[in-house]
Amino acid sequence: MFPLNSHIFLKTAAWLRDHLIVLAILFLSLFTARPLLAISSNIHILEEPPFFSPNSLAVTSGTSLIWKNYTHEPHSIVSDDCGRLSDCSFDSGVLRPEERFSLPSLAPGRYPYHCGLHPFMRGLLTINPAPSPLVDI
Ligand SMILES: [Cu+2]
Repeated sequence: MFPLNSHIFLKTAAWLRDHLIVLAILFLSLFTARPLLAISSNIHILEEPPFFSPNSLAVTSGTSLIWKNYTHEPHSIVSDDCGRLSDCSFDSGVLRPEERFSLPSLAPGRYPYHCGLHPFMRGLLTINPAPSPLVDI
């Protein structure tokens, strides 16, 4: 029994040693304002209202957003500022059924958007600034 326990202990110690850096990064990411691992939020495109679910989504800057088309029709994700500004915030182009559109990150602000093919499908993104880093006093 003792040799078996000792074997397990040595294996565990070796595993911890080999994964120390990964464990340290995960531990530190709990306490840093800017996450070291990417965070994403999903928005489902649906046949029925609210069409974009969640319809109004607030996230922290740096969060990537992923839309997936769960309907049997094509749709698109178009920022309302498209057409008014020379540079629009985002335009997915046509998203066929089962396709995804991901937006890596947006600057803080409010982004009303709609489907370019069905303008009655509307959604709102609110991108909040990331909290400032913790400072030691
Ligand atoms: Cu649509």
